[in-house]
Amino acid sequence: MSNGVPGVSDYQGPAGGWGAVKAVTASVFSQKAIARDVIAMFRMNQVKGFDCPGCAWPDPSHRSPMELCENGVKAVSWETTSKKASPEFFRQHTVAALWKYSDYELENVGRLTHPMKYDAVTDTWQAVEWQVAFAEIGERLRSYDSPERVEFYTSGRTSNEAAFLYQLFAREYGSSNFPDCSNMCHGPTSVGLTSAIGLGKGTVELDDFAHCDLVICIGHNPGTNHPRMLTTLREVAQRGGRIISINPLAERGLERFSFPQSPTDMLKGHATTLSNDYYQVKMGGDASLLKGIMKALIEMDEARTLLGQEPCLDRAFLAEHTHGYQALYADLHRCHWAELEQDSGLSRSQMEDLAYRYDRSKATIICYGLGITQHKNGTENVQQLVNLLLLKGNIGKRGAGICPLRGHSNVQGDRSVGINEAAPEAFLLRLEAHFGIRVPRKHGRSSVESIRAIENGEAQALICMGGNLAVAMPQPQRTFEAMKKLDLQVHVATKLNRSHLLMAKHNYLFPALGRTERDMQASGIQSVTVEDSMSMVHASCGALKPASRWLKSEPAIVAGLARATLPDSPVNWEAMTDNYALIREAIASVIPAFANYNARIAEPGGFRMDTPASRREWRTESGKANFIVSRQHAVDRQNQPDDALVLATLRSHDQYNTTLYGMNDRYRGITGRRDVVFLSQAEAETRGLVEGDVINIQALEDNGEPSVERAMYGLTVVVYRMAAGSIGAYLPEANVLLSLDAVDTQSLTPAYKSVPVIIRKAM
Ligand SMILES: Nc1nc2c(c(=O)[nH]1)N[C@H]1C(S)=C(S)[C@@H](COP(=O)(O)OP(=O)(O)OC[C@H]3O[C@@H](n4cnc5c(=O)[nH]c(N)nc54)[C@H](O)[C@@H]3O)O[C@H]1N2
Ligand SMILES: Nc1nc2c(c(=O)[nH]1)N[C@H]1C(S)=C(S)[C@@H](COP(=O)(O)OP(=O)(O)OC[C@H]3O[C@@H](n4cnc5c(=O)[nH]c(N)nc54)[C@H](O)[C@@H]3O)O[C@H]1N2
Ligand SMILES: [Mo]
Repeated sequence: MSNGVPGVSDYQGPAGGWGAVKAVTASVFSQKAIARDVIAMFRMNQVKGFDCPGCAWPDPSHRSPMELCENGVKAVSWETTSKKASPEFFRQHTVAALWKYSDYELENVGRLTHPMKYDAVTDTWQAVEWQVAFAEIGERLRSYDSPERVEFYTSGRTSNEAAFLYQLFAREYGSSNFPDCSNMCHGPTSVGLTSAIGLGKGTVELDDFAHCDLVICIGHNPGTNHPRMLTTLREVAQRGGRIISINPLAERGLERFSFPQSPTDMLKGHATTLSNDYYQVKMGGDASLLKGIMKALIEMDEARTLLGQEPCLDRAFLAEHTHGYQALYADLHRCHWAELEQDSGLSRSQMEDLAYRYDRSKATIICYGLGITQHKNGTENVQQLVNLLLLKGNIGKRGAGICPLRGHSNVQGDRSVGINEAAPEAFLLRLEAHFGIRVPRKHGRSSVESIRAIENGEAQALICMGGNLAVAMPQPQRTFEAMKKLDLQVHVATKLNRSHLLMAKHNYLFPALGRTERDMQASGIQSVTVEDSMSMVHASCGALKPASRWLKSEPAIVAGLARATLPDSPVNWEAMTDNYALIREAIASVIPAFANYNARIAEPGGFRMDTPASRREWRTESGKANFIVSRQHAVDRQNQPDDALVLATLRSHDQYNTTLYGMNDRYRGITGRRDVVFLSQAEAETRGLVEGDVINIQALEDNGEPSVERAMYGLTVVVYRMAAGSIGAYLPEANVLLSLDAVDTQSLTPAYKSVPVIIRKAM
């Protein structure tokens, strides 16, 4: 408690350390997953183990005996829990009763054990035979007037094998509607990096961190979301590399870290300082900040050239490898410092400071996350990061490059194997040739477009391979109502969540094997493969006894649906389900980057997907790396009242997207509650607020009017070390403030991190 506000204190410790060890123990106990977990942990991210479902940070090739982290353990205990959501449980609880459960309570019921079908008369989920369910769904899917009425959603835990079969099924059926969780996080990465460097993924590999002298961490929170990254940052800091953080909030994971697997750190209470240089940009202010840094760098370069000193820019690289520098130069020349300062909330001298530090580095890596992408100008933000790197030749050389921190553990792999609503023609041609089928050419729908199509009745059926789509998307006021208009809904999941309670006319809920579980098929135990944030593909093999004997693997579920829907399909679904090596052979035939797939994943650590930009091969229209000028702002301040704030939705430390493991946010000092907002001291003072005050929030419409529907009431103010002009609140609770229409103009990723709002003290 600080200032006597219950559940709010000032967290003094480092990230990691004993706090992490305590949290690990608590999470294992609370899920009653003790004995099973011990085996599970030892196998996680080991050469022959399973891939941690926590995040997409890569595994070092020199693995420590236990390559695990607090949040990885939480993810695994959550999956390996001995609690069960059995048919008996569902018989006793109507959907109306379950609706009253919190999101935490819903998943905490335990693992789904049986395939279920919704019975509207009793308002309950009831067990159904797999084959009966498949046949009914197949018949329904065949009954629609167009296959384009069906949406195929993928959440990024799905393996390459399952995802490939899934898109094959959807395309053979005739739909290219692939809403996907990457549409909610790194859509701007796919679009922005493809246009800038001809590769929609990062260019660095883990080894680059051993050779950089500067890492810029902008708009991401590794202490919570990619905890294993802290070990890498610690190594950088310990060998004298610099880490600069750019984030509106002071995030403990970027400041100090105590490595739970280091005896010295743990026994002597030692912590490594990660980032001394912390710049608290305003929410949504990154494009202006990045412009400011580039402007300062170019001014410095010009001054140096005049004095006959070594230039700041890598002129040889600019000449040989880039396109569009003149336009960037002209734009930066036109920008006014006063505006850049106002938009970013940082001073000119801070931006010059950043430029100076950047210039001193011989090899820089920029790491970024949702603080960059989830804005109306998310794609342009990503492109500005590339611009900054290109000015000094920091792409395609050792120790340098761009490093998006992806989300779900296989979100990148799912896209690599064909989850793409606008797939390239070459891929579709090869898919047709390999399987002897016809697939549609018309581009399909991504997540926001799918929800809109469901809302306006254009889409009739939704199949979800994992996830919690209705809760993960903005504005539940609209998404929840939309789902109830569907004719058919099929969810493949491990745990119960709110999306499973939004009843369409016909509903099925299928329990899938998790990553940790043994996947036994006709040819023996199967491995699947996944791709991490740095394009490394490797095998993952579950070892634990499945939560129930009625579970099916995701590939088997897709194959079952496909055969029931397409009885005459020439695809040998059965053989591929019996032996996943055959799925990988098919992937290798259709996608050249996966040539020799089976042989290459047999190597310890797997293989790296080809990343042409890493060797300065630019697959862009210009044939060069492109400088792209930014023209947009995250928030249009024109129509807004002077006291408007920009709100970002945040993840707590005890949370995985819509999954809540608990009610604490340890590194931000919050215990046992989520009904809080974070505000800076300066902002609180200006408004006559103190910590503990209760406020209401209203989102602002484009015309500056406070919205009546998009509002939250009764939130408690927490004064936090953060940028003025900004406010933070937790997802998914704060999703009611978002608008389904506020999206990145190029990728359609929702602007989850810049909602204009006003706040008022509650009466
Ligand atoms: N434990 C755990 N791990 C996870 C997840 C999880 O929920 N829990 N989610 C997974 C998924 S799907 C994803 S996509 C990743 C997400 O990982 P991150 O990219 O780290 O995502 P967030 O925590 O949403 O936000 C990151 C940071 O952005 C900052 N920020 C907010 N607005 C701005 C801004 O305008 N500018 C800047 N510069 N920064 C800003 C916030 O203060 C926060 O520190 O993590 C993955 N890993
Ligand atoms: N306001 C706000 N909203 C956001 C974000 C934000 O920053 N702010 N971030 C967005 C981001 S980055 C993302 S990626 C989305 C996430 O959106 P989703 O991926 O749709 O949601 P999750 O919460 O990750 O999904 C949780 C569910 O996945 C199921 N599940 C878990 N493991 C498995 C498995 O192995 N197989 C199957 N079939 N199912 C499994 C469980 O049933 C669980 O309930 O949310 C987005 N929503
Ligand atoms: Mo994500």
